[in-house]
Amino acid sequence: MSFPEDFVWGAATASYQIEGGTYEDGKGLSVWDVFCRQPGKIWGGNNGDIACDHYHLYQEDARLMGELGLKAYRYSISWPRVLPEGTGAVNEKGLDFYDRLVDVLLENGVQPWVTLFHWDYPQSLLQRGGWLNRESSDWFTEYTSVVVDRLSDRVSHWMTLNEPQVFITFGHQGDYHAPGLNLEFSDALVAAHNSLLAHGKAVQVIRAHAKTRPNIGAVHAASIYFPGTEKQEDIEAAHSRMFSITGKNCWNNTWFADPMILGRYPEDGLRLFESELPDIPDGDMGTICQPLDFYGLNNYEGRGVRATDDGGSEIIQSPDGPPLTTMEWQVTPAGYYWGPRFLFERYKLPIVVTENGMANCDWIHRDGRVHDPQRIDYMARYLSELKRAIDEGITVNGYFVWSLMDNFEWAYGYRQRFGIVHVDYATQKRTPKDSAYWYKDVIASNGSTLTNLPGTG
Ligand code: GCO
Repeated sequence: MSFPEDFVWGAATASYQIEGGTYEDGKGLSVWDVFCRQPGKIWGGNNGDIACDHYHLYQEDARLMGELGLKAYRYSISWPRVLPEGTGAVNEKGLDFYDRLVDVLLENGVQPWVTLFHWDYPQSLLQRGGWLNRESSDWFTEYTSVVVDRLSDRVSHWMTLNEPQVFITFGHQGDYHAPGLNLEFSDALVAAHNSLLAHGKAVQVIRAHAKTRPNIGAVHAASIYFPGTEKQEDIEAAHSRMFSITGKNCWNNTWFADPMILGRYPEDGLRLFESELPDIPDGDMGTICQPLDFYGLNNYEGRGVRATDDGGSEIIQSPDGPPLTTMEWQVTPAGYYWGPRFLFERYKLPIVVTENGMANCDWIHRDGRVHDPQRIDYMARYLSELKRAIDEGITVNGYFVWSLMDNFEWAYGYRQRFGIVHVDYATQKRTPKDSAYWYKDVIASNGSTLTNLPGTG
């Protein structure tokens, strides 16, 4: 089972989750630096102050990526490391770090894929209203232009926002993630709209400033529903679940992607949110909807759906004791055929899987290695379904495993291990897990070793 010739095999991380170096070289505070100080918010009272110390170990990490044969590395830039106050003065040392990182990635044969915003919002800008302030889209544009001016001679792959569904719902409407504002839904919708504007303006800035032809996407936390059988009514039931809005929150597939890609908010959302909607000035939708090169799909699990006799649909209850990761997320490979297919049919953009993988119960075994057959099996199953979608004509350009290495898993702190590389946080020693060596072979064979069972080479 070979993948398309130029298929991009990668791994992903995010700045706050791996960098550390929080108080070094002039970095400003991010909302996550502050949020982690609130008692009870993060498992074990953990924080990202040191994390994987990637700020200092980036050369070793890039070498490791090269050794694993990764074609690309998706990572994010810490906005307050580059602009400590969010706007205004540039922190040259911060920008230099990302400049050196690009060079060392390229030296190791790894293509940099840069996410501009993966949640570590500048604390100074939060004090000016954050995403609730309409000016926030211009702040983001200013930051984007600083980064693009410096890196775009070597970087051509850009992602604007990572998972607006998550940072708006968990961090703005709720208080599970930073900044933890617990806003009224009407205010969460304002923040969501301003983040959409930021996306649109950033795409314009990337295209205007880029020194090499840019390839641009936004990354979505996709909720995947797949049909329980291949009967037409089940397929329609799953499709309709994928693209409908049923709750007063932004956790769905259309509230962000439709404006970005189709130029309008989805009708069902507009109806359901009618009494909470902000006024939307003329012209905003045109700004938000900019030509994009790919749809960034982050997904770990899906839900099976079937049609009901009354013309509706229901989620298929899983049997007792389903296969679960340590996040207690279900292992549902079928979603990796249906999700990309439904999303490609609706948005007509090439799909890039920007995150997929699993948290596992990993430690260093007595032989000094980390044996993680569950992760190998999980990835093999998901990739096989993805291949089925590709074989049926769905354009999928790449797959990035989450994550390159174990890291700070937000509210879970260091309790969850998502890496294909194990990190011992006491020594910062990296140990590639079995899955890393397995993935190396998958990459080297462009997917043709996927049919081998774990442990059989
Ligand atoms: C997200 C983020 C990642 C997570 C990963 C595992 O989806 O929440 O993009 O930062 O670490 O998804 O939860």
